[in-house]
Amino acid sequence: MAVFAEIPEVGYEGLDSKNPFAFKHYNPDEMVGGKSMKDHLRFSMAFWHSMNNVMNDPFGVGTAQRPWDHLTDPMQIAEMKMRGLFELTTKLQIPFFCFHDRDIAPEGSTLRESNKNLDQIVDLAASLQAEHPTKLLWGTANLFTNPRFMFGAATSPNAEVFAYAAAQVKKAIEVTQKLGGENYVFWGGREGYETLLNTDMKREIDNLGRFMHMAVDYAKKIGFTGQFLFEPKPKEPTKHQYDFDAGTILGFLRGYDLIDHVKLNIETNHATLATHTMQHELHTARINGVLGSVDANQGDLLLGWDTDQFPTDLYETTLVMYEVLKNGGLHSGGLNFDAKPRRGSFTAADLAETHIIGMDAFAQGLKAAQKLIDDGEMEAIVNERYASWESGIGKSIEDGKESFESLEAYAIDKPEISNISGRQERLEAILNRAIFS
Ligand code: XLS
Ligand code: NI
Ligand code: NI
Repeated sequence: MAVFAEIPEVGYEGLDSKNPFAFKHYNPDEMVGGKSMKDHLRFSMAFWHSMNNVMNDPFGVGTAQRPWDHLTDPMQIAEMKMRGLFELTTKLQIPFFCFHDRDIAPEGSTLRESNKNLDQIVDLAASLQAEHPTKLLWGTANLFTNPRFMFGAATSPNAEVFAYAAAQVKKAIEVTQKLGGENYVFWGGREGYETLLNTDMKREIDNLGRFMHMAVDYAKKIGFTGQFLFEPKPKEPTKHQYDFDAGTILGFLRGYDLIDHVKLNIETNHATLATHTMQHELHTARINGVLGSVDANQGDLLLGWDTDQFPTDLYETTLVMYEVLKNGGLHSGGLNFDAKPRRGSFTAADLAETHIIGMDAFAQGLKAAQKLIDDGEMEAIVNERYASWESGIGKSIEDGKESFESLEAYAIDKPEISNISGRQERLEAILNRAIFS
């Protein structure tokens, strides 16, 4: 029996279609730059938002109307949600999903009990995988909801909490492996502090390094070959989080000898909270060889929290895809809709439609980004801007042939230096043209 009976199968109908349950831009098999859209975009549904989010806010209860609202037994609800996820991803042609351990099965009174519930739902997911095309992009552990994690997990001041978190992550990696997960994510939701007055920061970050080495060792031991990913976020729920942004994580990974084992999962709204553009975060990850995956959403520049909106901003989706294309694709990563409909968009139909809209926005972004690359004008302007490094003194500096003394001799009698224009507005117009032509 269908869980989302009123949601039809969604296909590509093209620009002229007014059917809300059709793609206007996302045409899975259409080739863009020698690769199909579906292989470029690797969309994923986030279990925690799409199945679990009741769409409450600090001032109001949940508004979401979902097919399991009439049920009360937690395991029965968990089963119906898992069936619902496979049905909806299949109907929407979303090839992947992501989950936290506690999203998919209720927590018991001991870890043993929680693991038992988890195993039961993971078995169901495995059998649903056999009947559906939906694959697992990544799994992760929820180390932030339960009160035991109030001061963090791997960075808790309490060693008992560290031990519990390690045991929980061990199991989460195992179930991710069982479901064929291509990655495993660490989002340090409460790995950080509220006040340095009560915090031994060095010890906490050292312990995070220890925790990650245990994870790397265990993955190796059980033969889990999925990519480990850190997801930066500067704050919320904790005031200051250790995984602040891509640059901060790079410092941590290098300092603790983890750089060969961990890449990054970059989320648009987290970039906003860190007062970076999404392009900055993706670019930082890419040029350092650690761009792994994307949590595709968008924030609100007027609000200081993680609103997790579905992506509709074409400038953002274009620049995300520009970085992804320059990265040679996302490899084992994907575009995970870590996004929820607005509280006022409460129906199951809204839930389906918001995914369709996000997919179309990324298909448009992909096409525009490919145009930017094919057209080459943007890159030509950048190359021209750095042309002085290609020959003469620039080349000699980059070849390591110069010193302060030799450069003094070079510069000392030079007349005024001339620069070439940065042409920012022309570049912005080129971007406009790629999106709107
Ligand atoms: C929260 C994070 C979270 C991670 C997974 O802000 O985005 O949902 O993606 O733990
Ligand atoms: Ni996220
Ligand atoms: Ni987030």
